[in-house]
Amino acid sequence: MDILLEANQPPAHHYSMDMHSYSSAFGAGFDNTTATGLVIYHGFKNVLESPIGRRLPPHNRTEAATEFTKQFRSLASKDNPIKVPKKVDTNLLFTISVNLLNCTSDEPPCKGPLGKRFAAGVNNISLVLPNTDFLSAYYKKIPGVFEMNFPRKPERKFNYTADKLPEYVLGTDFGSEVLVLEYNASVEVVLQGTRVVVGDNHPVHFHGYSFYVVGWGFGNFDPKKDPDKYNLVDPPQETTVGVPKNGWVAIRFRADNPGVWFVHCHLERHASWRMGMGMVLW
Ligand SMILES: [Cu+2]
Repeated sequence: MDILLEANQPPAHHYSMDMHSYSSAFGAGFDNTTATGLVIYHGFKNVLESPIGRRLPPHNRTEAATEFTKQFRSLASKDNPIKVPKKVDTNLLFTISVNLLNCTSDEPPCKGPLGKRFAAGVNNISLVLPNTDFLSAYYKKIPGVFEMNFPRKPERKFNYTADKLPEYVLGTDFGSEVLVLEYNASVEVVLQGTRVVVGDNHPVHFHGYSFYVVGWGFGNFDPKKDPDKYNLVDPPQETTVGVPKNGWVAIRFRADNPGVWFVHCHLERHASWRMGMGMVLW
């Protein structure tokens, strides 16, 4: 992400910028390093105003991470309007879930919750990478490598962010499915987090497209009410967006970059449960 900083503070000080990870998963390890950068005004013999590593919120404080990221805006003006699609041709809703699978007796005992093993999926499909890559299979017309029926909305509907979820939603299907977009269509994708197994903030990364983050919220996305609150004036343009824990985020882009593009959670372990929490845009 590129950001602009206005250098308009009293110059006789140093200013420190501190950052550390936000991790909303319970019991999962992460890098808890604090990183610090200094902003120093040229030509001043400075003193450090605030100590380096000034108090940062706890690593798991979702409210603090949310308050921070919701301030992001694009630099939009009359001379520099941004190209966020105002009208949508293709509406997509993707649920993202961590799942649990039963273990068979010929496997070593599984150490996951409930004696099961982890999986992950998008719209209840855990992506399986075929042995032949998608593009080669397409150009060489090799049948049976992939399907083109990735669901445009979840086929299994439930109260995604409810406290208690029925056990039948724990599992996931597997598939090598792609979703085919019309060239130059304006696309909206709502990424809906779920509490299947456990809710988490999933940083979803798109290859091939930069997108505008036009809306987000906690709970389930409401297609009747939530679009009224979208920011179509100066939404930030990103390639990775954190889907709020037990919430949703809406993004828009124009499908003007033909190719086979991997969309996936950037928590690598989620993207590696088979290929897990990912899908393919065509
Ligand atoms: Cu994830």
